[in-house]
Amino acid sequence: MTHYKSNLRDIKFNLFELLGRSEVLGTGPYEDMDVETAEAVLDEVNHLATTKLAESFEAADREPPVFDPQSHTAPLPDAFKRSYRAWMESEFYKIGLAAEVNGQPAPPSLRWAMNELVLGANPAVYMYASGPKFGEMLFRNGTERDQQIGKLIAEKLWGATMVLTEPDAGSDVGAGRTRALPQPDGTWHIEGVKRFITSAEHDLSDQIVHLVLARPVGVEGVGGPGTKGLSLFIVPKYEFDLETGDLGERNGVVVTNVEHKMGLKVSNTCELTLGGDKPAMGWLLGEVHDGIAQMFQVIEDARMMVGTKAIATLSTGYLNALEYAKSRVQGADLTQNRDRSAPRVTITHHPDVRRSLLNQKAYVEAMRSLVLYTASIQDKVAIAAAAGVEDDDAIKLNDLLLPIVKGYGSEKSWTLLGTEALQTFGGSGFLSDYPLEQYVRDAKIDTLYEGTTAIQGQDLFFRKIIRNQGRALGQLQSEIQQWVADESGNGQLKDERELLAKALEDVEAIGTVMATHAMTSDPRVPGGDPRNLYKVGLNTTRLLFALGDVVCAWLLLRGAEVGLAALNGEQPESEKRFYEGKVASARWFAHTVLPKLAAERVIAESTDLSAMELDEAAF
Ligand code: ST9
Repeated sequence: MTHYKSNLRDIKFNLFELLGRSEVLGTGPYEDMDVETAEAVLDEVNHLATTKLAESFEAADREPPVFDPQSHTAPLPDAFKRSYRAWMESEFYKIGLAAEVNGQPAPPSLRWAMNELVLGANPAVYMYASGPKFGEMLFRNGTERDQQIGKLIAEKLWGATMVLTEPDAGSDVGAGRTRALPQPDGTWHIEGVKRFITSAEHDLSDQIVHLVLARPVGVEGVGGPGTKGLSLFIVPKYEFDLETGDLGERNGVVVTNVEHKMGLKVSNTCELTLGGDKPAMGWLLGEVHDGIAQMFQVIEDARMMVGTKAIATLSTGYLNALEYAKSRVQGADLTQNRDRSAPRVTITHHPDVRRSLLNQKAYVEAMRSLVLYTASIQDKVAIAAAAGVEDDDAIKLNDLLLPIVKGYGSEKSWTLLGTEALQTFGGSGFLSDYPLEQYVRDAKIDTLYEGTTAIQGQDLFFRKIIRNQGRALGQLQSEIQQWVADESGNGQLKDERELLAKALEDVEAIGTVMATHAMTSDPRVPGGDPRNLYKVGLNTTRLLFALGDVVCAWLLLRGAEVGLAALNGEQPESEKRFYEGKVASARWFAHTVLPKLAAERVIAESTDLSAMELDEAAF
């Protein structure tokens, strides 16, 4: 038995009963991936995840890699290597990867469903295994040379990294100082120090290919300040033969430190020095200076990954807590607590434990639906792209949802893991005998990397709502409104529809007041005051969470509708309980989470500048 408790039934519920993925499987670009095959893939990956992948989860945390500054190496523990090899040898990582890089085309929804299982079992396995996906990115964006590198990465299972952050350029990527100097042979020499680089050193593959953002110098018209002046370079750890991939000399890029972290310890987080003792040779990706946009293709995928990792961890945290609660006997039933001889009961009898468990269950199911709903929008984008069309509505809706998946998903998961899942164990939750303390430590990073929660809130409001002139948001709002107005389900969810309608109104009001502040921050409009932008900034995280709550409630209630319909027919006992659980989660969320949005609205509407005007010394 490993730490990992998956919820394959709920994953399949989302894919096939809620989101109708049977419609896309076995058709169009996914002709070779029919429903039966997809289900078999999920079953197999579930088995692998709960056994071999999860097996090294604790061991790799207790004995993490150690950095050797002499050799610049940080070898991984053997137990972890076994998990990693089991994943690569299974070849399931190829599902959803482009055929050009040796992949098996599949809809993104299937890929993310599968990813949940890997990320829940052992997230670092997924991260070290993402080389082939980087290979696909090079293939899509590159010249013939870069495409060949992309193919080599996928074929030889080389590692790959995304290299943005620097000691003084974290959230503000545009402050990066790493330079790229053009060479007469068309290559570049990269010089600088990068920080917090995931997987930049390990011994799982003999080559690691770094995708490095750097600022070109000495070339007219490129390399200006900010993010737009950055270009993206392919910088290999070892030089190699472009035809065969045979490795040559060591390139001038070395890891000069591996961080000591609170959690996710087996995932090497490295300082990377480029051009120290020797030039770090790189190629300009696609021979175009479009670095930040290219890198955002990686970032978008990675943000989806982080949200999925977060909810996968909350899900296994909840299921571990549930198992513990079902067996832990403590205290008498509340109605008999004055009777000292009353029988002792399992803690699942206690109202506060039930509240906590239902809260965990509702959020887990809500956020799994959020991830897979977003992935189903990515299906639309991908199917259109395969037909040579751009589905702009789907692209923009996916853009709108991504900061919610990442920002809301990570914050709710990390908070609930600590305040509810671990808490269910009482003092035992604090012990390393149970996986909860590691989950809490490992999940904290999800609110931090790939753009902090603050960045996600700003991205949601300024880029995904204002810059998009509210179109994607409007599309989502109208879908939710249509569902609210729909009378199907024989009025069984009438109260919940009303709660959702009210919550939607509250979120709209929060968005409206923020948009008004944004518009009146322009000094050119009568009465405009730039400080009104502070009032927006004081509410971006609030809006992120409030919109997340509404989308989650909507998806849960749609799931409840499916559950109620299923309960109208004959069901085996276990299925009956499953559907009853779906209805209960949705009702719980609607009744206990949504009413809080009215208070959030009041807070947003009464935002003033007092927090900004307070003297720093008074903090
Ligand atoms: C990190 C690693 O944290 C963590 C773990 C990694 C594990 C890796 C393993 C898995 C990887 C997965 C592999 C996938 C492979 C590939 C798959 C391919 C399918 N959306 O607003 P502006 C762009 S790494 C899209 O002016 P500022 C856009 O081009 C560190 N694009 O920005 C835009 O131009 P335009 C993570 C966006 O004010 C341009 O940027 N670090 C988006 O200059 C400029 O935009 C971070 O995440 C977007 N949402 O800079 C940084 N936003 O406007 C966090 C911007 O013309 N900081 N662009 O369209 C930020 O995100 C900042 O907001 C900022 C601000 C840097 C963008």
